[in-house]
Amino acid sequence: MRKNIAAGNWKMNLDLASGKKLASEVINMVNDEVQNDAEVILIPPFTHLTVVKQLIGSSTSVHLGAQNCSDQKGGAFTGEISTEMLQSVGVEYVVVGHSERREIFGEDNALLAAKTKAVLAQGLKPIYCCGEKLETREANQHFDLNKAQIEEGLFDLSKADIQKVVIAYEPVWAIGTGVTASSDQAQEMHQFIRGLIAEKYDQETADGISILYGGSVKPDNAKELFSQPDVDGGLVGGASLKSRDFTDIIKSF
Ligand code: G2H
Repeated sequence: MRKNIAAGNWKMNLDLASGKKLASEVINMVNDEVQNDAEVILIPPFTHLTVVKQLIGSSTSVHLGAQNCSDQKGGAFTGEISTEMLQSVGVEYVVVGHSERREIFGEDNALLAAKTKAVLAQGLKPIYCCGEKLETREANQHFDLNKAQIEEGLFDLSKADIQKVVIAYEPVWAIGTGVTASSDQAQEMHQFIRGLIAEKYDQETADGISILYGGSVKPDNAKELFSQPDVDGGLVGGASLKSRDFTDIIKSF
């Protein structure tokens, strides 16, 4: 069956010393306190990946992720980071198409499809993000929008490849705002997304894919969200910067 996942997206926060402290605290708390089989993914800025990997060591429950990658293999692309580089420092997961990348950096579904393929070609696992803005939901077009993001970003993949993808539904109106989607709203969209995958591939493939919710996940709402049948965990931003809060979220499965 599919995995439960708690992924901590640190975004562009914390210097190296603070990142080391946070990662050590989370790893220790996970070892000491977490009884469930959730997969924990730490997603620090690029500059901290090597050090966080060293701290993770041979832990089987804590994994390393990157926040972005290039769609290109290598060469004259100043400022970019390739999937090969990420793999060489122990990264297993790469976030693709976070709403901040889509909005602030203008990344579109075609580019994100190319990034997803680059991640998979390197033997890594994409965490592919989708989600609508408030005005889209208010115009009742949120299902169409998420459908387009999923279809255009992922549906060129083979069945073997889509099985390696983790999807994160992050309604933009809930990101960093303190407003969380209700567990019903999350469940409704997750079920819809799983249905799209079942239609395109098959039910078994759809049932095997972890779909995470993101957007103001906190210790006091995680249990309710994660108890929904199609919510398989969270992509956590703000609350992942506090070891106590993030660990409590991990314990909510
Ligand atoms: C959504 C989420 C993490 P936050 O961006 O990806 O951030 O939990 O701060 O809303």
